[in-house]
Amino acid sequence: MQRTLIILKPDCVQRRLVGEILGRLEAKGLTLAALKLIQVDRSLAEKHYAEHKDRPFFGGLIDFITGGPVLVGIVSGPEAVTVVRKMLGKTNGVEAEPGTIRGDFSSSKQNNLVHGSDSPESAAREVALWFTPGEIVDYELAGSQWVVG
Ligand code: IDP
Ligand code: MG
Repeated sequence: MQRTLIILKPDCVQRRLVGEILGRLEAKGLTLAALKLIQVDRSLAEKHYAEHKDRPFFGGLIDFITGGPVLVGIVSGPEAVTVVRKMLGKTNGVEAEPGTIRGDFSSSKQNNLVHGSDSPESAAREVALWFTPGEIVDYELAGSQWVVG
């Protein structure tokens, strides 16, 4: 089992798509290991997106991600990092394939609804940045052998 970090970004919360997105992740067979609704401060946002700090869109991205509450979580499952990234689709909603979350709900490069860690190393860094160990719940869903067996 692998863990990955998800962020349902402010556009997702404001557009009332939280239930839709969590529903897709659950239906796929991923398990929720942590979830919290928070207003992100600029310091945390800048740490999360540190790899983009020299990009021209960085300031706008920090404004966006701190512009309203986000639902941040951890999901686990087989190959969870790759599975979630495939479910998200390409970064730019205009280019993302129909059937993916961004392809179905986003028409924007920035406002693309959901973040997913891009590698196991990123997932480990991001999980530690957003959650304390005590906020992460380790459990097995009843009947999971029918889903991930
Ligand atoms: P990813 O979320 O698909 O991994 P990244 O390239 O890591 O995409 O970019 C992080 C986030 O920054 C994107 O999800 C999107 O919200 C935003 N972003 C990326 N490229 C642009 C851009 O060219 N203009 C505005 N925002 C961008
Ligand atoms: Mg990225």
